[in-house]
Amino acid sequence: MTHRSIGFALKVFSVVLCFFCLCWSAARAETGPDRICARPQEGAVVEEPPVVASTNGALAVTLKFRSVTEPGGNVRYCYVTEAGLESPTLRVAPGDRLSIHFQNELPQKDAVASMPGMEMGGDCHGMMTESATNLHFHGMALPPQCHQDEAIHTLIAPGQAFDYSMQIPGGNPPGLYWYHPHPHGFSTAQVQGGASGAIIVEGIQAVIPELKTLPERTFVLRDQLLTPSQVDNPDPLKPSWDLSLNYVPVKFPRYVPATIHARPHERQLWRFVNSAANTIIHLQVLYDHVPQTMEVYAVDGVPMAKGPVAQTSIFLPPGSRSEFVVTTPALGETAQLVTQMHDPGPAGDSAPARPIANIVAMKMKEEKVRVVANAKVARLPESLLDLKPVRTRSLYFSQNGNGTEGGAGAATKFYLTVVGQPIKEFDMSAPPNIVARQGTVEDWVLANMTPEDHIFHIHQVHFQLLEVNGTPVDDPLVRDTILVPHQVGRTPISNIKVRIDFRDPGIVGTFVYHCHILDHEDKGMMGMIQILPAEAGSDVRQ
Ligand SMILES: [Cu+2]
Repeated sequence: MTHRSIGFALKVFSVVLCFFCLCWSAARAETGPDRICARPQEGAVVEEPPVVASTNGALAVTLKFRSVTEPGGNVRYCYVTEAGLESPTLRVAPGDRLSIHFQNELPQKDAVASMPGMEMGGDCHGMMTESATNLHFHGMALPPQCHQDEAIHTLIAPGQAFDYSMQIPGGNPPGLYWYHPHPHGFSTAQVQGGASGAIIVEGIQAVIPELKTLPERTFVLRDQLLTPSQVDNPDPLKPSWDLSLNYVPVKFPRYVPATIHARPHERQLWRFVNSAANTIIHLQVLYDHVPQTMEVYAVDGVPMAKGPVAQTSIFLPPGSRSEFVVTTPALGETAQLVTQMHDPGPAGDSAPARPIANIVAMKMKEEKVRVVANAKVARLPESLLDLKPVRTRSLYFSQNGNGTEGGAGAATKFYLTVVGQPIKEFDMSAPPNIVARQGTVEDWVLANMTPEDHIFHIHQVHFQLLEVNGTPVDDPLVRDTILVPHQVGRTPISNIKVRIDFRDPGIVGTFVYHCHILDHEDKGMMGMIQILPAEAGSDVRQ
């Protein structure tokens, strides 16, 4: 072979090699670990979550549940559609059929022998493992039935597919809801890893016409585990978890804020869900360090019948939502979205003040105002105050067995107990703790006997706050998530009283109520309620 032909052969070889390198790196970019549940960098511009919306009365979507382990050992989770959209916002209208073909693509883990509820058999009686999962549709009035919003026994094993099929009830209030996994014992890890997405039930503009012309934005706030080096940081103001906004991380200790771009001086509807597993948020919008007015139009998916409430801060326990109008800053104005410090009690988790995002006004193309054709004006939930409760029940949150010890360590056990029943962790194979009737309303007194905050949430139904520590309050809101404050000073018990609405004819069956600090729920702070069909002639009106 001549020198020239050797040179030619080398050239051909290197071209072929480069071609294979490019193909390999392209393939790696598509499927490599960096691309699975890919996340923006600190400081990145906050993008709208991708949207999948119903058409002609139906939304059918495939959600593949994926995970990847980061170099530091933390695990990221996400839902991915066939088109590659990550953790999309599901937009549906009352009356629509929502079909989710769910595929659990998590790696197989060994079954956890110590978890109760190991029975197998039937679609909604899966095996509990660290990689088992399911979906809960937080706040929605969906039946607690298999293939709908059943989150107790539905456990989808890795490698398995499962089909959800639900009709959004005509009476489901138009607003912001969210979906997340709810496998008892493992919810925190999956949700903190990023497994959540928003659901918007269309029609708020039909109920509140002044919102029709406003651009709207959806913000999903999540929390995430600290890395080992963050955990080692001795800063006494260290948060228990980091935050992210639409997956843009805001990391301790530098807290580089995410970036929200907005047209200057524009009224916008911000639909904000606290999808953090554990972190209590106290939201503020500051322009030149001055708190701005937020006009709150809906809480927990329920539009306010009597018009908006102007607030300069919004308290958002994990799971709750707020939909509010803000006027964006002027060009060049210093503007930040922040969370203020929340004191969760001496045994609570650290939730210091920190920035979430800089709001940067800039000239940009007009954001499209979403016009929803044929959005029906929904009938909003009425106040429950004039209804007669059929009974009052008393429940209490306690920790460490006797209900009086403080200090929440890794081994702490958490309980949510009906007064008179034995204190024990949630057991999915036990009979319901509470049996109630469809068609009724009940008053529940919820006492917190611990030195840290807990968050009461009940699936499927909404409630109204009546009293705090025995004193009546005037709170018109109908909610699905609420703070039960920690004991303060020498107050022996801190409690609230709520009126719970079991009148929805579609809500018959068995579901759960629990602390929505998911770490507490995973460690036992949950109970089960069964709603029996209505008795003939029952009428709760006074
Ligand atoms: Cu709790």
